[in-house]
Formats: sequence, structure tokens, C-alpha cells
Amino acid sequence: MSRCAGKTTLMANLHRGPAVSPPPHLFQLEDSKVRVLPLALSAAALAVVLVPVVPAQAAALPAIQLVKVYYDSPGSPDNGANSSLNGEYAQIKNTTRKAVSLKGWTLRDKTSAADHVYTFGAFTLGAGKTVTVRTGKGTDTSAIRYWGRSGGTFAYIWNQTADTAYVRNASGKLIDSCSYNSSRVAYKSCL
Ligand SMILES: [Ca+2]
Ligand SMILES: [Ca+2]
Repeated sequence: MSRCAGKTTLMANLHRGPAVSPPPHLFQLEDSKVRVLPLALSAAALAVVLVPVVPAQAAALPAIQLVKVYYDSPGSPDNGANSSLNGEYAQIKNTTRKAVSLKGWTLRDKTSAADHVYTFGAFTLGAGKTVTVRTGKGTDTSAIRYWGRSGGTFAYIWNQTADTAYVRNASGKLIDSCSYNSSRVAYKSCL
């Protein structure tokens, strides 16, 4: 009887089998979870690999960077003539493989003087190209822009011994800066 009862129970269970199985949509849910989980893990694994690398590169090499500030114009004393003002300059390089529009970007020194800000007009810096921003007046080219300052010795931007150049994008975000604190040479290499 016991064997028969067991058999009966087994049969009953088998009979109930389909009724207690999860409905098809639950199978799909489980199935989708199984498929999504490895993708989520893969994304997490990628993030772990990429996050530490990208900011480090960005910090070391801005896409647009200052390469040189030539602060002691050739000759002495610096007399404030236009040619002398143009003897000092800052250079900005596009290190990327794409042309970058610098429209609205600014270059300035450490003072808070409002007239010590140079703002790029419509200007595109080609891939790998360098633009030189000279302090005095002149005719802009694809490689040289002129701040347009005049007024003698007070028109210079870059101090003879210590100063900082700042480059900001059109949104005002600081992209690069270059400081110097020495009069032993006439220029600072920012690389
Ligand atoms: Ca000089
Ligand atoms: Ca200055």
C-alpha cells in the first residue's frame, strides 16, 4: 500500500506538474535577467579599466595647450614700440587630429585687468597646428593673431620675471595654464 500510495503521489505530482510551473512570461523574465547580467558586468568591467586612464591622459595633455610664452621681448630696454610689443607672445597648439574652433576662447595673464584678456574671433586651429598670439597690432593670419595692444611700455602683457598664461574655452572653462618665475631666459616652454 505504501508503494502504491507513493506511486499515487508521484502520479499526482506529475499530473500537477504543468500547473505549478511558472507561466511563460516568468521564464522570459528570468531569461532576460540572465542575458542582461553579463552585459552589465561587462560595462562595469570596462568602466573600471577606462576611468583611471582617460582623466590621466587628459590632465597630462590638454587637446589645446599652451606651448610657449615669450615674455621678454628681444632688445633692452623694452620700449613699448609696436615691434617690441609683438616681440612678446604666447603660443597655443592643437594637439588633436581634428581642427578646433577657438571662437570665443580666451587667453589672459595673471592680472585681473579686464583689458588683459584676448578673445579669439572666428578662428579655427588646424589639426596639430600652433597659433601665435602677439601682443601688439598687426594683420591676423592663420598662424598669427594680434592682441592689438598699444600705449608704450604699459601695453605689455607678459611680465618679465613671473606671470601665468591661462587659456579658457568659450564656456569659460580653464583648458590650460602656464606659469613661470624666472628672468634667466626670455621665454617659458610650457611643455
Ligand atoms: Ca627685452
Ligand atoms: Ca602680466
